[in-house]
Amino acid sequence: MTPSNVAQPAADDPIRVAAFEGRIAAGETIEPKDWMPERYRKQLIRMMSQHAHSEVVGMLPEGNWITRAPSLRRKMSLLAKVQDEGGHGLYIYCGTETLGVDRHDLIDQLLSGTAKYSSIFNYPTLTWADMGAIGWLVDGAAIVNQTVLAKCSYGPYARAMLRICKEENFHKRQGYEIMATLSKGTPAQKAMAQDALNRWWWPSLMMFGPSDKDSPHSAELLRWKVKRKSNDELRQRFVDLTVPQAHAIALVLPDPDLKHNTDTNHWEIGPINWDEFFNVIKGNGPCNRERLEARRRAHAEGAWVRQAAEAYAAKQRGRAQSTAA
Ligand code: FAQ
Repeated sequence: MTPSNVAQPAADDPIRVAAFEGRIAAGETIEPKDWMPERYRKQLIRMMSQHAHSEVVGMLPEGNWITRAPSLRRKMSLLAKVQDEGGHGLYIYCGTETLGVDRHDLIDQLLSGTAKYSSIFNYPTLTWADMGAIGWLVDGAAIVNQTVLAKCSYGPYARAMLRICKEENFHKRQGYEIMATLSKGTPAQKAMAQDALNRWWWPSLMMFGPSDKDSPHSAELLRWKVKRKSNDELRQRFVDLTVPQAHAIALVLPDPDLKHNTDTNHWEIGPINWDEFFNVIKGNGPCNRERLEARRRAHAEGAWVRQAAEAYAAKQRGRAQSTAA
């Protein structure tokens, strides 16, 4: 069902497109009822729905460890974090619906395997230290990306990012604290933290997407100020922020080529294995099949909840109508 308040796509005549681009250039925010080129709308639906799917699938790797958290305090934090990620997904699905799509269709695309979600969630969580690495690195990368998206040209997405980033900051801190604690612990605990960093570092760098020269959507999205920084710029910012954090907790980044360039004041990384990245986003990562199966199972098992919610909403509507009559 298409929400009735949404501006319906109109033919993209050049005068309207020029006026729209003038608004973007002037730094104005585009709202759901504003006219927008069909291509802008489609790009936002693509990007926002992939983002929403990522949040929801992103619950799985950590959800796997809730029952095995080493203390009540850790269990409560992890439980809250995983629940937050689900909330972020619902929040972004709502934002996507302002563009005239129905979330059920988007979820069908995810479950049928035709929609993408972030590559990072196709890696396994093998030890408790992976909870630390995900919070620190994956949420850390998400914050770098989303802080900039909070200034994007589409109002509902930008506002969603503001709220979500506040929670992601808490997630990152709890992850870094786990890593710092393990790093100061027994040799076995420190080795576990180092092993988690070794496995999550490169996939975290891949979260920012292909390098700028191989990113088909970037030029258009940058022009429309949906993206405010390129994939490589954001990846570099993440590296510059994260390397000193690793040093502070005495962990070693798994990159023999990593070096600080004193002229540019940037940390330079070695080559990223892009074959691995493209293989994962094509569906052939270590856990792609497992993740989709888990989502499909959860969706099927949740059918009774959706039916109950719909029945309740219908009853409430009926009550409201009879009161109004
Ligand atoms: N994984 O031309 P570009 C989180 C695809 S949320 C999979 O560069 P674009 C919170 C891309 O879709 C993490 N696919 O594309 C959390 C496109 O494919 P298409 C999610 C990827 O859109 C933490 C193709 O490659 N965040 O972590 C990836 O300009 C902990 C060409 O790429 C967002 O979604 C990838 N990593 O830039 C939750 C943020 N990268 O559609 C739980 C919003 C690229 O043509 C636990 N999204 N692709 O078939 C974005 O910022 C952008 O969409 C990018 C990609 C940067 C991801």
